[in-house]
This record gives sequence, structure tokens and C-alpha cells, in this order.
Amino acid sequence: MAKIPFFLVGFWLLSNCAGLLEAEDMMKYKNPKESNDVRVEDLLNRMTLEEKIGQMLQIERKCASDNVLNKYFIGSVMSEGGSIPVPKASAENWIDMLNEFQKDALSTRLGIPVFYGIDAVHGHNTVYKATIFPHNIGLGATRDPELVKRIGAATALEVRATGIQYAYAPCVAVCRDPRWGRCYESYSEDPKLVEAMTDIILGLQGDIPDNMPNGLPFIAGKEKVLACAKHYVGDGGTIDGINESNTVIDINELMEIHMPGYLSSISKGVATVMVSYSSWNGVKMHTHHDLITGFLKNTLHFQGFVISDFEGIDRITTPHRANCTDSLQAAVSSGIDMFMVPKFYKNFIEDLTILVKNEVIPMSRIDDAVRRILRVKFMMGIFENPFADYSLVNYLGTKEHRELAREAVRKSMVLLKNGKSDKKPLLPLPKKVPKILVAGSHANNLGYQCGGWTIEWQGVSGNNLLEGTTILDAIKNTVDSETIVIYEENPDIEFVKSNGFSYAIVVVGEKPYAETHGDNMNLTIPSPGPETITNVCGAIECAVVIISGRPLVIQPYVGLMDAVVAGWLPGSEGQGVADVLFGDYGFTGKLPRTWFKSVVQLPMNVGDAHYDPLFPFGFGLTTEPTEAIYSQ
Ligand SMILES: *[C@@H]1O[C@H](CO)[C@@H](O)[C@H](O)[C@H]1NC(C)=O
Ligand SMILES: *[C@@H]1O[C@H](CO)[C@@H](O)[C@H](O)[C@H]1NC(C)=O
Ligand SMILES: CC(=O)N[C@H]1CO[C@H](CO)[C@@H](O)[C@@H]1O
Repeated sequence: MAKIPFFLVGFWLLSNCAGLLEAEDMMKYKNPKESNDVRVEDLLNRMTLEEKIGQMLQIERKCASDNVLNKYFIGSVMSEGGSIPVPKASAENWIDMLNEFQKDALSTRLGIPVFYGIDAVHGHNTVYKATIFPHNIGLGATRDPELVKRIGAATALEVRATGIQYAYAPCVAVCRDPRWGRCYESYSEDPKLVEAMTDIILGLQGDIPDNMPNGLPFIAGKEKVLACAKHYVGDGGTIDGINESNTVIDINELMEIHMPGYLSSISKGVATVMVSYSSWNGVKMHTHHDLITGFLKNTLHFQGFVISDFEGIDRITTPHRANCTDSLQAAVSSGIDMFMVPKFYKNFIEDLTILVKNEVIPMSRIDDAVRRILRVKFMMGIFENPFADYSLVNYLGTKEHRELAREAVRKSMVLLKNGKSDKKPLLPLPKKVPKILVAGSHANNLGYQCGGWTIEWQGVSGNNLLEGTTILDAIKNTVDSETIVIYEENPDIEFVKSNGFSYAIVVVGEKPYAETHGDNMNLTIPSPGPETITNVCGAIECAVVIISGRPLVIQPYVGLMDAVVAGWLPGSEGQGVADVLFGDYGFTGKLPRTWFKSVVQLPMNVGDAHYDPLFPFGFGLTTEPTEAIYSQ
């Protein structure tokens, strides 16, 4: 045993105990016994302007190495769409990366921890082996908020499995025009349905305590994540559904259609609200003081933080980044608290520092922003538990979560047609027949059935980057072992006629897209989908499943098809599609959107004076499970 002079030990004990006593007494923000309000004010009072401005930044992971978090006192880190630490990163890879960031943040003078944000919008969709749930439009078709809450809880566990604490979900957009490339991120054109679906927040963040004052952010511990109601406000109402453009409506319509989702999100304790790229009557939402500070904070008493969208400040001008300082001033003054500035954080710091020093932006505005960010950080317990461990890694893509996704898939299927007028219903399909045909670009493609915001921002094609069950495999799993299943992606009519198929299942639809890339003014089924439908349904009995983020033009083919199913973007668990096609479960889904006849009718929403849809909002045929039919 090494000999240490006694007086040194004594000195060490004395000085450190004194230090500890002083620290306990002085550093209230470090004491979990103090109330969050006391901790927030104590910490805020210790912070320099530099430290406060850093707290207001959320930067991209690729820019966050080399002690950047320490040097600039950064408040948060994020992944842009598809940004991952290594290809096919494991939960452990994610956690190791996050903990490096956390070490860097904790080594600052005040040791304020960072949290990490990601677009987990239909499950933990960027992460390899995660369960991919149906996109929101499909969840809207289930009409089942309790199911959606369970999906929120499962998503929270999968996100936490990778150490991440913040999901940019739910999107509470009320899409009023399906030509918008984000329409699938919207639960419905009906604000009431969107409101009901905000129960997902209770799954993501946890059930709020009784008597919690309205407006306080809430998150219930280590298995939950911060949620984010987005995109405030009116994102789904832009002219012609054009991305990031202008929503031209009066205040009553704004409040009746686009605002209710925020009221219910706030009442469910949502911790954050993200601002929309779009404008309301020509004013960019990223500069809208009346709606952000005036309405959201002052009228609704929202106490969480308001976050910008990705490079939201840059997009205030066209061309982007044309007037950086003006845009920054307008955005901070409007009441946005945290800024997604993935790359150019140094400019942000320089410009905002000058604006505050010159008293263009008052310190009270900076304090409001930082107070809100710190409030959320204390609420989530990250000061006490800054590091992620591996204890939740096995939640990623569990069997239970895949079963839950499968349940959601089958409840989201909407049966639009079942049998031609002169024939009996085609569905449920018989499992035991000699031979069936499966056709279409979307039958054997996991990437396509998941849609955008899956692995990559714009989604992927094929079966290699995802784990799950294709619709083709689901069909093979479900039919009788003696039934031969032939898959031909785009067969010609002779092939269809000459092979003795009992019937065909055609799976066609849209290729994955996100945001701008999904804006589409014609909404036709992309080629060769129409050809596949015509060749197959022109020759034999067929059931067509449409995989799409919105209603498409199908009127020209409806007469030809024996059965039509709106399958939306079901995600990784294709088995849910086969569950209803073959009658293991009945169809129960209802249209969350109006199915138009032709694009010239758009926008056309339920309740409109001139309402002439192909299938109205709420439409959906039902079937009985096969056992019920047999037992009759
Ligand atoms: C930039 O700001 C100046 C002065 O405020 C203004 O005249 C100009 O139109 C702005 N440019 C853009 C692209 O918004
Ligand atoms: C429909 O619009 C999309 C997106 O702009 C385009 O790629 C496609 O070629 C158009 N299809 C037709 C048939 O015009
Ligand atoms: C603001 C913005 O990004 N607008 C984009 C919308 O989409 C079109 C084309 O789809 C782009 O050209 C715009 O830049």
C-alpha cells in the first residue's frame, strides 16, 4: 500500500468537503431536490451571453465533433434525414456516438448536458432494424387513438434504445390538398381526427400527471422521449399544396382547421413545437411574432420550447440565406427558442451576439428562450442521467413492436371496392386454390412499402436496407401450402391469360418521396402501374392494393378492377396487408381523406360546398373474418 502523508489526506478531505458543501449550497441547479423553476433560474443567472446563445443552437451530428459542443456551448445535436454514425449503425453505435457528444458538453464550465433529436416519424425510421410503422395517413384510417398511443410508446422505446431523447413527431398538419408532398405525414384533412391522433404524444412522452397546469412540458423518464408538434401553423394549407409556400386563409379558418392540433398537443404536455417553413397570408411563419409569441406563448401559455425547422432561418428569404442577419433578427424576435442551424452555427453566434450587444434584441428575449430549453432539460432528468447505457438496446425492432405495427397495418387498410356489380365480392380471397399471380412494382419492395423518411430522407428501394415482411412474402406466408404463388412484376396480357391463375393480386403505387420531391400536380399512378393494372385486371379477376401517400387518380381503372384497397404506406410489416386480404381479419379502415375523381377538383375536402368525390371522407367497406363466415 502506497504511503500517503496523513496531513495531505487531511488537507484533501478538508478542502474537498468544504468545496462540496459550498457547491451544494450554491449550485442549486445541480440539486435534484430543488424545484425545476429554482434550478432553471439558478442556472440562467450563472450563464454568460455566449453560453446562452450556444444553448439556443441545435447542430447536425456531422458538425459536432472536435470539441465543438464544448467550444461553443451548443445546446443540442441532431440527425438530418438519413444521417447516421456508420452504415447500418447498431443501437450501440448510436449510443457510443451520443455519449461522446455528452462528454464534450459536460466538460463545459457549467456542464449543461445536450440532448439529441431525430425524425422518428413512423417508428425510429432512420435506424437499421427498427420497426417501421404506417405513415400517419394510414394511422388516420384506423380511427384508433389508443392504437396510435401504443405506437408512440413503442417508438419512444426504440428511439431510447439508441440513446436518443427527442423525436420530431407528431406532425399535426391538416393536409388540405393531396398534391402536397408531405400529405402522408398528415393524419387527415379533418382537424378533429388530427386532434384525436395527438394521443400519440401520451405514448411518446408518457401520461401527464393529474392537475398538471396546461402548457407545461412533460416527459416521464428514461423510456420516453420529447415529442414535437409540427409544423406551426398552416403547413397543410398552402396554395395547390406547394411545399413551403403560402397559406391564404382568414384567421377563423386558421383557428378552426390548422390550430386545433396544437391546442390538444399542448393539453397533452407536448414539450416542443416546430415552426413551419410556410407563410400565412404572405408572412413567413419563422418571423410570425403574433402567432408564436402572441398566440402560442401568451394566449395558449405554452411553456415548452419552440424550435425552428431545419435551416429555417435561411429559408426566410428567396434565394436562401440572402439576408442572414435580418432573417436571424426576425426569427429570434418572433419567439423561436431553439434553432436548427446544422452547419453555419458560427455565423449565428456572431450575428446574434452583435444583435444583443446593440440592444436590437433584448436580453429578456434570450432569457425566455434559454429558460424554456433548460426547463425541458430539467424536466426530462438529463442533468441526473446524461449518459445513455445499453440497457434498452434490445427494444429495437422487437417482435412485440412488429406485431403492433402489423395490427396497425391491417386496421389502416381501406377497402374501396369489393366485387363487380354483377359478381359476388372477391375479398376475402380463398387461400386454397391451385395457382395465383402476384404482380406490381410494390409487391416485393420493402423500401417502397415504407415510403419517404425511411432510412434516407427520400426513402429507399429494395429489401436490403430494412428488416420486415414484403407484401409478396406475406401472401406466400398466408396461402395454403399447396397454392402456387407466381410473382411477375409487370406481366404482359398473354402471360396472365395463359397460366391458369385463379386470381391475381396487383400491388402498385407511388415511389418514395419526401417534402418538395413529393409535390405532384397530376397524382397519376406512376408508370408502369396503370399498364400492370390493365394487363392483369383485363384478363383475370384481380384485387389491387394501392401503395401511396395519398389518394391517386384511379377513376379510369376502377371499372376494370374487381377489388381495390387503399394500402397507404404500411411500413415494414406487410403481413398486415395479407391479414385482411385473406380474411384472417376483417377490413375496418375508413378513408382519412376524400378520394377525388380528378385533380381539377382539388382542393376538395369534406364539408366543402361542391363535394363530388369518387369515395367520400370516411368511406370504407367492411368484411367479416373468414372464420365468422364459415361459422354462419
Ligand atoms: C434583404 O434586405 C434588404 C433590406 O432589408 C431588402 O431590401 C432586400 O429586399 C432583402 N432581400 C431579400 C432577398 O429578401
Ligand atoms: C406527374 O407529376 C410528377 C411530379 O411532378 C412527374 O414526375 C410525372 O412525370 C407526372 N406524370 C405525368 C403523367 O404527367
Ligand atoms: C421553398 C422551396 O424549397 N421550394 C421548393 C418547392 O419545390 C419546388 C419544386 O418541386 C422547388 O423548385 C422549390 O425550391
